[in-house]
Parts: sequence; C-alpha cells; structure tokens
Amino acid sequence: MTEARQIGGMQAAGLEDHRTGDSVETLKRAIMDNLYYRGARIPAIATWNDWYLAVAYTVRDRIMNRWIKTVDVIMKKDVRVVSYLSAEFLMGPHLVNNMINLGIYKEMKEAAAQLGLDLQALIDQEEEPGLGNGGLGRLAACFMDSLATLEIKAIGYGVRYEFGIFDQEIRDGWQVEKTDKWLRLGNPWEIERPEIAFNVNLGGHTESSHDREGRYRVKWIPQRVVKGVAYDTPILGYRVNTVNLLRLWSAEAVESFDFDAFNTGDYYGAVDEKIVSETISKILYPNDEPAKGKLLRLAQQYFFVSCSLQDLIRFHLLSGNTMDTFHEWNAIQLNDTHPSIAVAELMRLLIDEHQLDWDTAWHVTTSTFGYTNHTLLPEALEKWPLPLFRQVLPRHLEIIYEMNQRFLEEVKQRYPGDNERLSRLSLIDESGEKYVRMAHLASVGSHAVNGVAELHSELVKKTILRDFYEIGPEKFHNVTNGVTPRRWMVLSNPRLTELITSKIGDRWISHSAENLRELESFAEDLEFLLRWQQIKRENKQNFAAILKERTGADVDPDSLFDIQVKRLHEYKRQHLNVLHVITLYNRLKKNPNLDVPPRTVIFGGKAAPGYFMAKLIIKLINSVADVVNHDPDVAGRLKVAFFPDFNVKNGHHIYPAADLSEQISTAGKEASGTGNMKFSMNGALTIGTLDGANIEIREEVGAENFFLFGLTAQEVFDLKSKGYNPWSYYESNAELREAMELIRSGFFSAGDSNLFKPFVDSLLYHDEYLVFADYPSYIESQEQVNKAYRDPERWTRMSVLNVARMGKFSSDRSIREYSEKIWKVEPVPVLLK
Ligand code: F58
Repeated sequence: MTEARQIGGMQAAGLEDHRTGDSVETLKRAIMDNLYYRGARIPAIATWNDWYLAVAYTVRDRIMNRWIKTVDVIMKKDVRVVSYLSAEFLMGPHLVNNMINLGIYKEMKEAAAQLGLDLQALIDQEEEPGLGNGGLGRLAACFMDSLATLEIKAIGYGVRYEFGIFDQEIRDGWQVEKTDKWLRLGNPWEIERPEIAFNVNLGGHTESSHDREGRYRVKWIPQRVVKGVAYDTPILGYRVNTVNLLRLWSAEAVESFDFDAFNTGDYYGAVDEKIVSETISKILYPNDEPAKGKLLRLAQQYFFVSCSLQDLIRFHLLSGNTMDTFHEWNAIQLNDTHPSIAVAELMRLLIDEHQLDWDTAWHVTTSTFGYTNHTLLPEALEKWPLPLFRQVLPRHLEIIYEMNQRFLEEVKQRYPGDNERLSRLSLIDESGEKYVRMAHLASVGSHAVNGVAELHSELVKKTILRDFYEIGPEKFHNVTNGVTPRRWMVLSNPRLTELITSKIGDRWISHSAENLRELESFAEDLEFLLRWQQIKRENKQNFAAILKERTGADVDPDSLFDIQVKRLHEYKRQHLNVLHVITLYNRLKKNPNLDVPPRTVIFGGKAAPGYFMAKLIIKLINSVADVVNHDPDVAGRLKVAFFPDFNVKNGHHIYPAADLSEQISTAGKEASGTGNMKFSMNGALTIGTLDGANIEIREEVGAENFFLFGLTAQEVFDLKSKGYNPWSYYESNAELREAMELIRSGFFSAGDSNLFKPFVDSLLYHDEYLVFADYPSYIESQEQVNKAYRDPERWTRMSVLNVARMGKFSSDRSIREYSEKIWKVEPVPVLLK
C-alpha cells in the first residue's frame, strides 16, 4: 500500500467507512449503495450505464476528501496558484485514470467481479469528453495530470462545450461527421456550481466621463449579457492527495425568460434570447484552418476568459488581498492565442472595475501572464478583423489601442525612424484589411513566451516573433512538451508496465526522467527481450481484434504494424506514407520474392470538416486499402487499414500495438508533436524527420535507434527560397512517377481519373510540403526499417532502449520546467489529517 493511502481518510482513524474505504467488501457495498441511492436502480433492471455510473460515483467519493483538503490548503496557506487557460481540454475517460491514480484498480476489479460485472466493460462504457481537436487540447490534459501529481496547486479553465469534437465515421471511404453527444447519458465527474456564475458582456458601445476626482472613466454599455456557470471536475494526482480543479464554463441566459416579452405575449421571442445565449458554449470549433472572421468563436473565447478572470479576482479579494498584488498569487498560462484576449480583459477589470491606474494595471497584467505558442503556420495565427472585434468587444479594442500606442512609443524611442519595424510590431495589422493580431497581444502582455520543442522555440524567435525577440530576448523560453506516463503507459499498456516494474520497481511512474533509464541494463537480457516481444505481440493481437470489430479488416499480428495516427493535415504528410504503400505494392507486384517483412500500414485521424484536401486524402487511403487488401498477389505481404474515429480512448489501444511510428511532417512545420512520444514510450521505433520534438527524441534514444530521413528545416527553407520545383523530383524518380500514375489513372478509383485529380495536381504543381523532395530518402529509410525488423533481437533491443530513454518526455518534466522558469511555483503537499 502506498504512503498516501496509508494515511488516507477514514482509514487513518481505523474506520472502513463504506463511503471512502478501499477494501473489496467496502467497494462492493458502495457500488450497490450508489446504484440504489443515486441511480434509483436495483440490479435486476440496471443497464451497463447504471452500473458504470455507480462505479464512477464510488470512485469519485474516494476523491472528495482529498479535494476538500486541497482547497483547504490553498485557503489557509499563501499558495501561488497556476491557472491554465485553454479553449480545449481533451481529457479522455476519467474512470480508469482515477482508479489508477487512487491505487484501487485491482480492488475495484475484484469488487466488480464479485458483483458479476466486468470492470473493463464498465470502463468502455464511459463516453470520453472530447473537448479538444488534437495535440493542443491533449497537452492541456497531460499537464493537468502532471500538475496534480507534482502537487502544484492549479486550475484548468475552459469551456464546457455541449458538443465536443465530432465522431468520425467512414462511409464509402469518405469521412462523415456525427455530432458528439457526450453528455447524453450523464457525466458523473462534474459538479455543477450554479452559485459560481459570472455575467459576461458582449457588443454595445462605451461611454466616457470623468469621476469626482477628475479621473477618466469608461463605461461599457453592452448589447447583451450572458451568464457563465461553473462545472467542476476533480483532477487527482498519481498516488498523492492533491486534487486540482478543472473548471469549465457553460453559457446561460441571464434570466431564463425575458419577462417583458413574456408578459406581452411574445413567448417565443423570450425563449429565443435563452437559445442565443446558450449558443456560446454549444460547440467546439473543429477548425484546423484559417482563423478568420467567426464572431461566435471570438465571443466563446472572451466568454470563458472573462468568467475565469472574474473567478480568480473574486477568490483573490475573498482572501483579503488587494488587486495590486494579484500577480503575486496568480500565474496564468495562455495555451496559444485562443485565450489571449485575457490580456485586455484583465486590464479592463483592473482599470474599469477595480480602479487601478494604467501603469499599476499593466505591471500586474504582464507579471501574471505567460504565453505558449503552438504553431508557426501563418494560416493558423489568429487575427480578428477590426470591425468584427469592435462589434463584439468595443471596450477591449480601446484598451488595445492604448496599449499599442504606449508600446509603439517605446519602440520608437529605441529605433527612431524605423517605421517598418513599427508596422511589423503593431498589435494592429494595417497592411490591408485591418486586423487585431492575437499573438502580438499575447507577447506584449506576457512576461514569458515559449515554444513547445527546441527547434520550434528557435523558429519562433527567428520568424513570427522575431521583432519581439529583439526587443526582449530574456522573455523567450523553450519548454519541450511531454505526455503523462500514467495514461500513456500505465493505463494503456498494463503488460509492459508490469514487466518494467518487475525489473526496476514503480518509481519510474512518477519519476520517469530519473528512473526509466535503469531499464537499459536489461537490453542484453535475452529472457527479458523475449517477454518484451511477447507483450508487443499480445498488444498487437488485442488491437487487431478491435480493428476487426470496427472495420471488418483482418490483419496479422505477426506483420510489422506501421502506424500513423494524428489529425489529417497536408503538413503531416499522410500522403507521403501512402506513396510508400503504393511503392511497396508495386515492388511486390513486380517481384513476388522480394525479401521484405509483411507489413500492416494503419492510419487514423480526423480531418477538419471544411478541409477538402485532407478529406480527399482519407478517401485515397481507403481506396488504396481497398485495392491492396483484395489483391491476392500481395496477400500476407501488405495490408492497409484506416482506423475510424481516432480519439483518446482509441489511442489507449493503438500506441501499445505499434512497431513503427510515423512522424514524417515537413521539417519546421510540426511545433512539437506528442504522439511521437506516446509511440516511443510504448516501444515503437520512429521513422521521422528532424522536426519538432523528433529531434530531441532522437537525441535521447540514440541516432542508431531512430530511422531518420528528409530535409532539415534549414534545407526546406533554402529550397523554397531558391524556388522549389516538384516536377524535377517527379521526373527523376521512376518509382515516384509510377505511384503517382496509378493514382492519376484511376487505378484506385475504379477507373475514375477525376476523383484524385485535385490531389495529383496539387502535388505536381505546388507540393507545398515537399512530399516529392523527401520521397527518395523516405523510401530508403523504410528499407532500413525492413532490414532491422528482419532481426527480431536487434529490433527488440532498439525498442527497449527507446522506452528506457524516453523519461525526458514525461509531462512531469515539462511542468517542472514551467514551474521553475515561468510560474515560479513549488509543490505544496496536502495531508489528510
Ligand atoms: C499542436 N497544435 C501542434 N492545434 O500542431 C503540435 O505540434 C503540438 O505538439 C501540440 O499542439 C501541443 O503543443 C494543435 O493541436 C490545434 O488543435 C488548434 C486548436 C484550435 C483550432 C485550430 C487547431
């Protein structure tokens, strides 16, 4: 039993309260009680969901005491709290994670079994909260796990979207989007707090005046007011007592009915008002695309930011503080620019609502915020058309103008006459149609700016924020991303976890960076390697069964599982992978005796609903799969599958089953990547470019344990500057021509040569992401993969060394770095006595 549990709750007093105790008997009774008293159900008529809820509440009850004690600690001690502001939190299912973090998984499994229930089936019953698009939202979730595990007191603030990321179905090879109704069967993890609610103004105009002391004052007369209501989810750390808070805001009408309208008989008009207000938190934007004029999205961002800041201020004042010390007790991290309106909102709250002068407010604001950038893609940088911005946030625009004027004045002093620099640095883009530049706002309003991997952080300084770097280089940091080993190893890969723990103990689970390397000493132990291989085989078998059930595809667990799962985007180059598949197919057709190991190439990932090319690439993958999988000439040698609806839950089964991890983005485009880490931690070897965190992964695991190919970021830049011509690569490579010709001719589309024309043309005439340029070296690297896989002992050793050397990529390490470099916070343990 762990230390935390020995001193846990009622047990300390020698009582096995059925509300909190951990023994099998107690858990059984608690489940039955929850089924009866919370669910109003008896076993005879209970559905799976009824049982799931009963088990979930039983687990939740065991978190409550720790949660309340954590709040106590924050209230009593003077603790600096981290607030992580993020438009997305892609948390994944809570039940199994909480059982693992509490340390009651085994007991619960036994309790369920004694009640005639299969715990795994109950775990599968949970609908995951898909409140994020991909890497950025999932990073926020890993960070929440690490913050709690490190006992850093933190709050995650975001939006309680009624509909999260769409569910993906594949019909006739195409992606079809289905609304995600995650709340349909109830959510046992959240607690509604109707009394924690704030009004948020939108639209309207401002009026200025002077107060009695002659100070300039501005009043915002909004066009509408919506109310944000808090929904709290406890986030428990691994085997500690700290339970942090995920507070998501849901939008409601200020009054349920507009009584005036109601009294005059306009019943429908009154209800309309309610519907419009609720729209704000209705749906997560599934966009990977240009962040252009979407009024509702700006309102959504402002809505959750304003509620969160008002909440923090309320808490700060409640503790007897004054607003000029807000930054001493609060560190707020902006997860990309989506919450960056917070800079202007905090200024507004401090000046308009709390009467601070500009300079004090500015000092408080800039000392509070840190900003993390997650992308260099120009089309993904948020900017809001000025008229739209004014329409939604008239007061904030005034504040931004004032900020800009003061800021540019300083720049002028430093670089007299450099007007170009001024226009580059201005918070307002005036080069054509006018825009508010959100990355500029976040940079000016924060004391720290960071990228998410070493290369990315360097490129941030050299490209999009270069002028800001020149003004204040000390502001810029790198914090390389990480992922939580609790979810991505312990929960997803119990077999591997057990093997590792049997050799080096379990400290690595919370101290990966320090302990996982001890595994290296087993890399020569043949018995160990054999067990390692068996585990991979079992994981592949398990995943193959799921794939079969979801898609009907039969795949051979003895073949090399070559997997690429991530959002569909041209820069991630799923199509480069497809070109390899077709090349391999052609080679096998020509030479049936070709000495290559059997391969199963698996893809998964969602495309933004409006991203035509990404959707066409999904269709292409499925079309190629259709031909390849039905061709008897390559049977048993090559298979292709598209796994639908890639999400956190599915990821649990996918990463542990991979032999080869595809991390093949154009160098300089993938800020970090985090899937790359999840694969490698589960013993997959990586084929990848020198992009994002791949570079650091390769440094850690060793160049000899990584399949490298492709141009470097510098070479990509140089090639593009001198003028890249995809044709020349096409013409000089026969296998590339052959592969493209099959697609063009309609070979994969029943003779329809129109279907993939946009795809073929885009590569032949533009090839924005240098697929053709990297093709030869990718193919050659895949040959190295084949060679290595042919030698199981060598492959397995490489796999062990990958896992052993991935400790750096635990999100615990990332959070420690943020804590030291940016937030200046330290762990504060929670005791239950
Ligand atoms: C991702 N960004 C980066 N954005 O692409 C990836 O390299 C990085 O590892 C990860 O962040 C974490 O740092 C990302 O996922 C989004 O999902 C946007 C959310 C808002 C709408 C547009 C996409």
